[in-house]
Amino acid sequence: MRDGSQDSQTVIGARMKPLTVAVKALATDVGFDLVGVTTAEPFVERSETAIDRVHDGFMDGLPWYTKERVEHGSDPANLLPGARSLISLALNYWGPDPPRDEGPPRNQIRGRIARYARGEDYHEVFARMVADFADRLPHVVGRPVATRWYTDTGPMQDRAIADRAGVGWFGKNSNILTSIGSWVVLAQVITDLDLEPDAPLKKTCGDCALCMDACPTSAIIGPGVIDNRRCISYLTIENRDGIPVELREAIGDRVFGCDVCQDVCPVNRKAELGSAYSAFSRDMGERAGPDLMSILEMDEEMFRQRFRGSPVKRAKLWGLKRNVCVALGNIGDTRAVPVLTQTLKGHLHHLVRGHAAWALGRIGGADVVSILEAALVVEKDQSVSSEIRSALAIQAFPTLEE
Ligand code: B12
Ligand code: SF4
Ligand code: SF4
Repeated sequence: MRDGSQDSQTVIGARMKPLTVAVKALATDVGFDLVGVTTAEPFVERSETAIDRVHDGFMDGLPWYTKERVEHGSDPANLLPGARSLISLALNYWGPDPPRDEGPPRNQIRGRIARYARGEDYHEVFARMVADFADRLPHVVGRPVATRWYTDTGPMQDRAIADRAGVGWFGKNSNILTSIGSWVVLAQVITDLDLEPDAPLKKTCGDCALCMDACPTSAIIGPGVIDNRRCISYLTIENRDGIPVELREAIGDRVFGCDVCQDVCPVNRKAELGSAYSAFSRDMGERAGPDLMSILEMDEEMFRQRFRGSPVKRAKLWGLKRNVCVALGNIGDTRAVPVLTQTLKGHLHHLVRGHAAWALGRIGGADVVSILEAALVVEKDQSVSSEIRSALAIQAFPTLEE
């Protein structure tokens, strides 16, 4: 574990107040990879920027992400009266991709799940660790300590805190880049302790723009600015609607989340196995590259069992099936035609039927034309009929797709 201010860790460690040293040592002991401290002053500028993003529509599709929420979360005193310091904590979740060159078993077609979501839900892993940290603080400090903590789910901007606490710096992909890469999840503990703040790191991306060029859907519309509506992470996890037709091809085989802007980042070249790797790596093959056809055949009970304790549950079964249809359409393997046909004929959710029609249209072939025509006769939902007609049009005029 490294201090967030690792640039001059030894010197700062030597000069740091004993209380701050003890609190950071506790974070090490609990198992966090990085720790930094900042004051409890409000995050005025970050809050204004986030509100601008809401106004500009870049946070559309996340109805809970409101101006009021940002304002409330930007002042730690609103969340913990008497707040004095924020302790920013980072946990490395990097693990290698499972080998793909061996190829999946002959009866499987695999998709791809983002790294953070391949094992136990980090909210759970982190929550256990942060709760342990907060419980032990009074023993280290020698007095009762008021604390309130968040990991992802609260109204605070976790990345803005990590940035000010010197845990890392904002990359152009808007992630926090650290000395151990950007494959870290973040949490913070608000406390009434007077701790010595770390200085923010003086690092930037410089001239690099690899992530902006590599983003499959051009969602990084400016340095540090993500258009949520184009981000594959949003489209496959939070989105409760259809996936816009013009973005489907770019999603490729990703069925939950996206790592492209981190995979290409030079700061991640030396990524090492995370300290919590075992928690994040459970059932590596299947969780990282799930068998797509079997997902289309799942009922709610099978879904609950297969993704118990996993962040993937967030997409809900119908949302995951929608994503799987898109991935199968992009992979284009004709072995998926029977299961996609069953989905088009029988799935209760109109969006899943519509995306199955799109996938069949992408796979194409004479069989597909008769399957789509038969479905069009019985389909009652207009949005699905429209997807079927578009899929049929592509069969007649393949260039329409471009
Ligand atoms: C909403 C949300 C999303 C949304 C929106 C993403 C977004 N850009 O905000 C969606 C669903 C798309 C998403 C995706 C992902 N997320 Co998310 N998400 C959040 C959440 C809940 C809120 C983020 C937020 O407040 N956004 C508002 C915008 C305005 O903030 P921002 O993009 O950070 O903008 C700042 C910068 O632009 C900076 N800035 C201003 N000017 C400039 C200028 C320059 C040059 C630069 C570089 C920066 C900069 O200031 C802005 C304001 O602070 C946080 C948890 C939390 N409570 O904080 C997790 C969080 C940000 N997500 C996280 C993760 C891991 C992801 C994914 C990697 C998951 C995945 N693999 O699919 C992707 C990454 C996508 C990406 N490139 O950002 C982690 C990030 C960890 C890290 N190392 O940074 C967080 C912190 C969760 C956690 N606690 O660990 N996420
Ligand atoms: S997560 Fe994927 S889609 Fe979103 S900004 Fe990064 S590369 Fe683009
Ligand atoms: S790829 Fe380059 S520009 Fe993007 S976050 Fe990493 S260093 Fe910054």
